[in-house]
Amino acid sequence: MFIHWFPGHMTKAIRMMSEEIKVVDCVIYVLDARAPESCINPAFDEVIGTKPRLYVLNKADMVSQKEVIKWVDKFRRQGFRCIYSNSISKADAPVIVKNLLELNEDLIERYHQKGVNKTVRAMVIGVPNCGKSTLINSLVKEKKAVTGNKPGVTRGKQWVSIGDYIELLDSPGVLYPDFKDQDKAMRLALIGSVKEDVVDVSELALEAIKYFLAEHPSDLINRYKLGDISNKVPLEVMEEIGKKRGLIMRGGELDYERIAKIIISDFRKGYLGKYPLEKVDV
Ligand SMILES: Nc1nc2c(ncn2[C@@H]2O[C@H](COP(=O)(O)OP(=O)(O)OP(=O)(O)O)[C@@H](O)[C@H]2O)c(=O)[nH]1
Ligand SMILES: [Mg+2]
Repeated sequence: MFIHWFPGHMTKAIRMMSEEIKVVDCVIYVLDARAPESCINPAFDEVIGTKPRLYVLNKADMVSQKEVIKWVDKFRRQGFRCIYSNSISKADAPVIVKNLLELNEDLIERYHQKGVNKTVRAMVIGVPNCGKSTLINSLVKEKKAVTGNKPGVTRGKQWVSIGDYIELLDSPGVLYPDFKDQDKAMRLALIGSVKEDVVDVSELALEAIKYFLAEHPSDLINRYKLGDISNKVPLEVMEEIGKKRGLIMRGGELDYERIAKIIISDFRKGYLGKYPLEKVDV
C-alpha cells in the first residue's frame, strides 16, 4: 500500500502556522505516545525556529509507563522540555501548566520587573488526531475546543484562555508536506492520523497483524481466541480472526473489510495491549 495525502493542503497549513507563530511566545508540540517519532514533523522545526517548545507525549495511557518515560528521557537528552499526559483525565493538567510557565520563566520575569503580568501565548501543534484539542480542554473547566476520534476535527484556529494569564491557540493537525517515509506513514495511519479515505483498511490491518505477530503474538491469540499462529502469515491470521468472529458475507466469502476494521479499531482502543509502535532505540 502506498499512503498518500495532499501535500498542497499541508504546505498551506505550514504557511498558516508560520504566520501564527509570530503572535505566540512558545509552542506546545503534542505527540502521540504510541508513535512519537512519526509525529515529529520536520517542517515544524522551521516554523518554530528559536521559540521555546514543550513536547507533550499524549495518550500516555495507551502505552506502558516504562516506555513513555524512555521517550520523555530521550527528548530531555536532546535538550527539550518534555512531559507526558493522559488528556482525557484532567490529572496531568497541573503539570502541563507548570511546565508551560517554567518554559516562559524569563519572559514572565522581564514583564514582572516592569510591573506587568505577562499573558503567555502558546500555539498547540501536532499531527491530526493526536489529542491537541482534548489537551486544551483538559486545562479548562468547560469543554471549549471541539474534539473527535478522527483526523481533521479542528478546522480553523481557536484561542482558548486558561485562567487569566495563559492563552492557547488550537489549530488543525498537520502532516508532513511529503510522505516519502512509508513506514512512518503506516504508523500514522494506524494511530488514526491519516484520513481513512486515503488508506486501504485491509492492508493497514495486515500491517497491524504483522506487527503483533512479530512483537506480541499472544495478545492476538488471546483477543481473538486463535490457535497456534507461529507459522502463519498475516493474511492467514486475518482469515482465522474472520472465521472465529463469523464475519462471512452472503455467498460464504470472508468479509475482509469488516475484519480489518475490527482489528484496527481494537488496536486504536488499546484492546490489543498497551504497546508503542515505536520504541526508543538505546
Ligand atoms: N486514550 C486517550 N485518548 C485521547 C487522549 N487525548 C485525546 N484522545 C482522544 O483522541 C481523539 C482525538 O482527539 P482530538 O483532541 O480531537 O485530537 P486533535 O489533535 O485535536 O485532532 P485534529 O483537530 O483532528 O487535528 C479523541 O477521540 C480523544 O478523545 C489521551 O490522552 N488518551
Ligand atoms: Mg483538534
